[in-house]
Amino acid sequence: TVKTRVMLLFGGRSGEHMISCATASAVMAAIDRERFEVVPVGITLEGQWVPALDDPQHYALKDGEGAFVEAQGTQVAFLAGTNRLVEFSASNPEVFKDLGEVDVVFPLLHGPFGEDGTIQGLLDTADVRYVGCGLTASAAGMDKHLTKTIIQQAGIPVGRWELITDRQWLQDREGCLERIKALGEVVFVKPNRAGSSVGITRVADFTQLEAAVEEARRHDPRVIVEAATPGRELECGVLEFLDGPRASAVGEITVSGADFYDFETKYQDPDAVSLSIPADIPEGVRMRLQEAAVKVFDALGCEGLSRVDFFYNEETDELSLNEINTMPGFTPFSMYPTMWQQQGLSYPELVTHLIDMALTRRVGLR
Ligand code: G1L
Repeated sequence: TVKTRVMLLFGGRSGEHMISCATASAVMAAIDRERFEVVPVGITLEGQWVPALDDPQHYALKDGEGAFVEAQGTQVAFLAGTNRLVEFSASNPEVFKDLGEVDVVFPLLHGPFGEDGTIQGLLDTADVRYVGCGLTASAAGMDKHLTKTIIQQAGIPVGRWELITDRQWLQDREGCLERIKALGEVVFVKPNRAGSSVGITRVADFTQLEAAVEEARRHDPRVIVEAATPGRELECGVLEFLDGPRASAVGEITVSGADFYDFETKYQDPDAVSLSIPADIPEGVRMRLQEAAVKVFDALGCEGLSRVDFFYNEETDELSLNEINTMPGFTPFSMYPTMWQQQGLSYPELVTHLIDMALTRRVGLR
């Protein structure tokens, strides 16, 4: 029998290059080799696509140290407009190898040029199927202002926020500061589009506001300022099945020590963060949250999977959207796979299911 060829695309031009490699290692180790042939393609920090090793050990985290995709003598590319991969050398035109067609791509990439829809659009133009959300949902999910606008319109509560565009900041600084101050005593200043909590400042003292906006602007010319939302952080995985999306068990994140769940805490100090799955919440809250998570998934037009994060205010009994993650942490120990594990879906089964769902899709314009 002919195996389904799965191109694992990982690494990339992002601060999460090493996390992507470690995730690729876990997927490589878990993928069902009876059904799937893995075609590993790495993206270097410079953005070059290169043939990669089919060896989980090579990309695994080794005593806290991560692996990188290294440049090779040759590069890999899709033949324009097709699902056929070729290997070539930029310096030696003699080298040109047909790597065959791929049936589906498993994109393990974060941040700009990964989860923001750009790779998805590239794969759409090449008529290649891929796991996970398409161009539009990926781009919208990455953009905090767009996500909030769409989700609020879908009738799901979202905390108050202000968008500060580049032009507004440069031409009407006072107006921007007034709008921000009206949000309340404590605000979070963030780059409007960002992966992993970089460039975020919690501001409780307005003399620090301008510096916080400038810091966020280093990562994105559009800055978003959110009113602090008191409450517990609850997360829910949504996974698409043939008959529609379903919600996983609900998980809770508790952070000790840090002001909030920032980049350092997330990756440098895993002990400061604890996950409880299932979260210790009343059944009624769990059901409302699961329903809202599926609604968010549909409102953004997600496909395959997403992790939807909420705040739960116990005093007012209100759930509000925090953010959506179209490419959630995906090692066997991450929140998303663990939440599905809790429902009886193992990590290898999850990987198989995501690929199978991707194979049911149409190619091209989505
Ligand atoms: F392909 C999926 F399933 F959509 C998918 C893709 C990427 C799920 C999860 C991820 N996550 C990541 O790639 C990452 C968070 C490890 C990026 Cl560094």
